[in-house]
Amino acid sequence: MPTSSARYAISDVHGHRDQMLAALATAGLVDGEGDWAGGEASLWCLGDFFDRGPDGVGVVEAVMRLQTQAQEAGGHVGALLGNHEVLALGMRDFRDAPVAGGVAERPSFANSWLINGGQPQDQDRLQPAHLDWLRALPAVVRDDDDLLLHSDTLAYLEWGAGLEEINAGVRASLTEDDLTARWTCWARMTTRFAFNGPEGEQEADALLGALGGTRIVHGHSPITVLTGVPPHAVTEPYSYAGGRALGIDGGLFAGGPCLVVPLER
Ligand SMILES: [Mn+2]
Repeated sequence: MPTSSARYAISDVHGHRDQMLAALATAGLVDGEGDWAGGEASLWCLGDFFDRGPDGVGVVEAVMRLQTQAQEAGGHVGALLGNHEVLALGMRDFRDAPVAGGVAERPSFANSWLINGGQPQDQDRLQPAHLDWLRALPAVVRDDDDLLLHSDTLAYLEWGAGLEEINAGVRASLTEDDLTARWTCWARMTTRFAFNGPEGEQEADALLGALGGTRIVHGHSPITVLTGVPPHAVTEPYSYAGGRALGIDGGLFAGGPCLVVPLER
């Protein structure tokens, strides 16, 4: 069993429930039945539970169950919103309603859902308890000196200059019947690569300066894309931007590993 203060993160499971549970079992955080075995440890799930893989709802249900079990054991499982959760909710709520001013041809959630690996069986299986849970997910969280979020972008700051404003703005866009606000949420959270390249360190400093913490832990942009290493050769998270950013998306949907990343430094 991990030590009581141990903290871990996973991201971008994309419908691969069994691989997620196998990786968590290897790390000692769940047992062979998929039940919480991490005691008082902490696990953060950085979003993109849905799409590309077969069982997005199964991933959501597994994380919900682990949250309850971890809490009973004195541990903690936290979940963050990914852009594919926004997409799943947008498909559910707005279908093919046309979006004004979108950049794609005939922009709509249905169109984006289809080209981004949307799974009809997930839409069919979404229940009110799943929807309530998804709409309440925070987008950005601070834990110790880590700033945890799904997407490697500064677009979160367009909702406001603090964690509470951002999470409240995102939550409003997921609960209100406003296609433009929902689409804006999807568009902002789909941007990426802010901390890569020559301005990466300054961009990371700008986000950390606004929201606190000394390191950004994110998913969304697979390590294979950030580094050029092929998916099957990815074995560890990617620390970059002078140590200010840690990419943890192992590229599970493309044949990479489900990384269970210790956050201790
Ligand atoms: Mn993503």
